Formats: sequence, C-alpha cells, structure tokens
Amino acid sequence: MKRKLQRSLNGKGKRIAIVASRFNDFITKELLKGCLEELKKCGVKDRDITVAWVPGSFEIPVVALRFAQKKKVDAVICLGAIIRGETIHFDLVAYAAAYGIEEVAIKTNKPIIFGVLATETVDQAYKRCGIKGNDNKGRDCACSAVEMADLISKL
Ligand code: INI
Repeated sequence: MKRKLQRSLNGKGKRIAIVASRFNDFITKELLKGCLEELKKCGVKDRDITVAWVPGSFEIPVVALRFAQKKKVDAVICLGAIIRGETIHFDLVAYAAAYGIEEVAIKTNKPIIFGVLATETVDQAYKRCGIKGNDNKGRDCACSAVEMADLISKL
C-alpha cells in the first residue's frame, strides 16, 4: 500500500530539525540523504535545517522533545533503523521509539514525523531506504513534515 503524498508542498520558511540514529547508519544515512533532498525540493532552506545524531533509536525521543520545545522549530523528523535480531531487544527498542515519538508530538503539539524503520531483515530495510528500488522513507518524512508544519500553522 502506497501513501498518497500531497502535491505542491511549500516548505519556504519552515524550520525543520532531524534526529537520526547512528545504529545501522548504513541505512539511516540513506534515509537522511533522501530526507534532505526532498526538503530542499519543497523549498526548505539549508539554514533552516538542523541535524542531530543519537546513538540508537531508543535515544530519539528525548532529543526530539528538546527540539520540539524550541519556538524556532516547526517540525521534527525522526530517522532510525531497527532490524530484528535474535532477542526481544528489537521489540523493546521499536516500541520505546514509537511511543516516545508519539508522546513528544502530543505533549508539544508539534509535528514529530516517524521515520523509524522496523524490519525483519536488512533486505527489507534496503527496500525502504532507496538502496534497493526507489522507495525512501526519508523522502516521505520530509513531505509529511512540510505538510504538517503548514497545516498546524493554519489551525
Ligand atoms: N538501535 C537501533 O536504532 N536499531 C537497532 O536495530 C538496535 N538494536 O537492534 O539493538 C538498536 N539498539 C540500540 C538502542 O537504540 C540504544 O541505543 C541502546 O540500547 C542504548 O540505550
């Protein structure tokens, strides 16, 4: 199932923070690359983009919260890659990241975009970050951030 992206996104003047996880950075660097390219296509200026790296997806929410609390940030994009191993660690990190990120959005009333992949295999992650095929979740996240920042500013 493919998500429908809104056409004619205008990110001019929108200030975007990105929190990216270093764990599995062979995937997250690709997500970030796609995200930055798409933000620029939407008209977001380099000077309005801040990127912070964290050790793993578990650490994303606390940094997302710090960014979301800043007046000068209109949306936060969270990028991570959680790939199932042999233990339940995968589930714990995936749930903590997902619920933590959602909590930041609700508490701060800011768009916090969920770009944390949770896949069974490395191959599945390749297919979602543009290494295999054309899908890149980072690109989708850029569009969602611009769309949501615009929507929230109008409500
Ligand atoms: N962090 C990830 O982002 N992806 C993973 O696949 C992963 N696994 O599998 O362990 C992972 N773990 C690290 C975790 O996010 C924290 O950085 C660590 O537990 C320290 O708090």
